[in-house]
Amino acid sequence: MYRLSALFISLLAVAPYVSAHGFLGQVSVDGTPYRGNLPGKNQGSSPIRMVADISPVKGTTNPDLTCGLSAQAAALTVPANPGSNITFQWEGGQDGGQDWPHNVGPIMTYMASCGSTDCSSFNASGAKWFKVAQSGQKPDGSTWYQADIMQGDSYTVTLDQNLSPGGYLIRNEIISLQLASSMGGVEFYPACAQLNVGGNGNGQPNGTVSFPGAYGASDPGIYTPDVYNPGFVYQFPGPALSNLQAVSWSTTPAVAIDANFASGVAAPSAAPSTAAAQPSAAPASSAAPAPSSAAPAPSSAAAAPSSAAAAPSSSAAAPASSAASSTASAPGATGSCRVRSKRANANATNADRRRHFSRVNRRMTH
Ligand SMILES: *[C@@H]1O[C@H](CO)[C@@H](O)[C@H](O)[C@H]1NC(C)=O
Ligand SMILES: *[C@@H]1O[C@H](CO)[C@@H](O)[C@H](O)[C@H]1NC(C)=O
Ligand SMILES: *[C@@H]1O[C@H](CO)[C@@H](O)[C@H](O)[C@H]1NC(C)=O
Ligand SMILES: *[C@@H]1O[C@H](CO)[C@@H](O)[C@H](O)[C@H]1NC(C)=O
Ligand SMILES: [Cu+2]
Repeated sequence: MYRLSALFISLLAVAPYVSAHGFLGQVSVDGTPYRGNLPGKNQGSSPIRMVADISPVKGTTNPDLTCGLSAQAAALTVPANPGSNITFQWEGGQDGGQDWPHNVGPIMTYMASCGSTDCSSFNASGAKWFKVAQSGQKPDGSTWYQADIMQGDSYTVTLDQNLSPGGYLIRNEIISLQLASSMGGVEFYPACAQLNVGGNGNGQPNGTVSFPGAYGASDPGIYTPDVYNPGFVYQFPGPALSNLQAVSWSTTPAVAIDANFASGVAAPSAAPSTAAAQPSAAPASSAAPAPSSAAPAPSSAAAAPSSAAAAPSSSAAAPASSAASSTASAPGATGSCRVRSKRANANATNADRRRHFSRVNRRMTH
């Protein structure tokens, strides 16, 4: 009896975390970490465009497909170079500190030049995106690289060596397909960071697209009724890889979220979670937050063939990730979300980690 109620209480305690989607918690450039703001809580300067909420973007014509839910321009644009390693650390839960909750679907990365505008005031609605990397199913054909992210891993792309110098948005997008067997069920989690690329490259990207516009609701990589069927072969949505595609990509060991925001630029005073413009630090930047009213953009680019596994050694075994492999869901486990604390206690053992009840989750989360 006591045990039962203890279990019940712990279930209650977990419940708020169970309905956890997630967000891009940190981006690192050649090992220098830049943490992001929690969704809707502007606490410091970051190159990551803050989103309003941990929920997914829904719908292929949604203007928030550019950089995430009501994404606001970020105060910082941080240095990078051709050949730089850009590492994305995703988190789960409203306050982060948990692992990314989904394991089925692709991870794709795009870039777009900010042109003559500083990226901190660049309106992403007009961006011309080129695809630099895409990661789908692993060679076993049944698990996805996204499952590594659910284990806590980060994701790294190495920029093309011939990128032209200038400001770029880099858009790392996780698509979660656990509900995509229904039209419109797909969950988009795009996130953008602002980079200033140096060097003296002169490459010009081919095959640029707009968001929204690059995906259609019935594209084979967006509407996936067969995603849990054995032998399913994923077809990436959006354009083919650009000539300026990443040198390589891989899932990489977990990176702890930095305790501090990057210094050097004054933190904007905390803004309420309204979609108010934030960058107080950027002069002349009338900053471009928010839900553009933009009409659905011209639909370019049909679904691309899976030029899939051109990738190098993926999935370097992450220390943090091996621990929980027993809870990694097989592809048949619809929409499981595993939840554990990371930011709070880097030394958490399996036993310390909150257990996740996928059945509860299935009812509550998506
Ligand atoms: C990027 O990462 C690879 C693999 O760890 C490493 O060999 C390379 O030197 C890194 N590049 C830079 C610019 O740090
Ligand atoms: C860009 O050009 C390369 C050949 O250089 C081609 O393989 C690729 O499909 C093109 N990408 C797009 C998006 O058109
Ligand atoms: C960004 O551009 C879109 C489309 O032109 C426009 O609707 C929106 O108002 C712009 N946003 C800002 C903050 O200027
Ligand atoms: C984790 O363990 C290491 C070594 O035992 C210790 O130095 C560190 O302070 C611990 N970190 C936390 C967050 O408990
Ligand atoms: Cu979700």
